[in-house]
Amino acid sequence: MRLVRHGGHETPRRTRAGSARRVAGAALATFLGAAVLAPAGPAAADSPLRDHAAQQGFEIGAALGVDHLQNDSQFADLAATEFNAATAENSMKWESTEPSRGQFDFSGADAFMDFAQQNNQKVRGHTLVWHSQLPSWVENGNFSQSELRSVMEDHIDEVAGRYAGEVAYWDVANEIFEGDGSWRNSVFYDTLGPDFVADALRMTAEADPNAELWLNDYSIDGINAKSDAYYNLIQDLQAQGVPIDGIGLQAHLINGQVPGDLQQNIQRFADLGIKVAITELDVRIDMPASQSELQQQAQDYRAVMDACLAVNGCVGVTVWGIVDKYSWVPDTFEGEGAPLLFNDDYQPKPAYDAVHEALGGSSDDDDDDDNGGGEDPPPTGPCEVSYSVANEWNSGFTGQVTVTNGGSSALNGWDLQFDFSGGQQITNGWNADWSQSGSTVTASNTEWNGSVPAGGSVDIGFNASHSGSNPEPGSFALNGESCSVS
Ligand code: 9MR
Repeated sequence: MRLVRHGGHETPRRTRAGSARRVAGAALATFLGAAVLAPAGPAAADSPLRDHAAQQGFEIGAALGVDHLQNDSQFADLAATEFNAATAENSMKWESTEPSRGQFDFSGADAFMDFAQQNNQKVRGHTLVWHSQLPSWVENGNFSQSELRSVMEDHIDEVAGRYAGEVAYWDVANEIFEGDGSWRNSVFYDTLGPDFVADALRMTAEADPNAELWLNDYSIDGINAKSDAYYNLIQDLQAQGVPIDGIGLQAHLINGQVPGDLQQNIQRFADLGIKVAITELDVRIDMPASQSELQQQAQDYRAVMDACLAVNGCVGVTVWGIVDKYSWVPDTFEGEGAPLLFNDDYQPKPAYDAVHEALGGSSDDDDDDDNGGGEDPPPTGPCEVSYSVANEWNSGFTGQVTVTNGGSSALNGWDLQFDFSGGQQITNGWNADWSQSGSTVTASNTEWNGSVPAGGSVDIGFNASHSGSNPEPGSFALNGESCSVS
């Protein structure tokens, strides 16, 4: 851990230029295995989200945990391949960057910045002034007004100054209002009053004149008392000549509950002349997630994408993580989870396809080029499944499943999902990687049977336990598309 001692205002600010060069070698080793992308060209078949987003000047981002970037190459690969924007999930927060007064630790933040830059990703700095993940020396420091002001200024100066010119947007102040639109009590509000926001914005403008200055909060996705408070505050700030460039709607959503007035809300902020983004999107589901809940989630993601894409000033959508298993949701909301675009096995979920389609990709990313520019053959069903019980005994059975690719192009990697409604539990399987979460079973291709030509089939099988009844699954989905059952 490298600590940078802050010497006070008389010391010239350290920018990253020098230190970035020093860490370059280490960073390359750290991220070994993660793709480093060339700038996006025209979107091709199977194009990742970022290629489609780039074509329309849109940002599709993800929150990136530095531990995962460093220790999980599949995570890092997805982060690099799919997203053209990035937010540090935790490593730029106050407790990470200035754990004790004047002792700055940029190890995590630098590693994040190096990854984003190597992969040509636009960076949202998150976050400078927030009541949470705030070290106790600030929260319980009993500072006078003027002391706290300089504590805040030193922090902003050092952190925003270090990355000056490298961060596109700073979430300058985060989560400053309560649900009813009143100011949230925090050491900043309680000591400095509401002006701490204007002060923080001005201080950030000074530390990094190129960064855009944003506010950010949850539960302000629709029009309500809390988003009204932001609407009024932004007008006040503008009237006072305080720099304010954007508002982030976090969008930590519950499945099936996208506010109906999301687009209208985005539009009213854009009409104030500022930018808007969806900054922390996730859609949580009561676990275990069924197929129909995953389809609902896909619709929700689509609705959020469409609302942002429909408004000129809405610059992008960032998802708060990449794979379900690392999401903050299960730790915070007991019994809820699966909120992101990729499942625990790094496979794209229906929600991924929905985002992909919203950005202009087709559902199977089939284009006209793969048949020589001629007309595509008439569409057939995306898949057909036949399911049978080959053998059954008191407490178990052997299941056989044949999956046929009924689409008009080859599959390159597949993922079959179905639900057991009778408490059956997979014990082992063959010809696929089998897993089960609650009642939902997922069979993913092995290394050798991921390619299935149009019209081709794969036979897979499993043993499972049951306790008396053994109802057959009613529906199957292949790569998120529902299959016909024969
Ligand atoms: O995802 C973050 C999680 O790892 C942290 O433990 C948590 C601490 O509060 O913060 C999470 O990110 C939050 C973000 O910084 C601000 N908006 C709400 C996010 C989810 O809690």
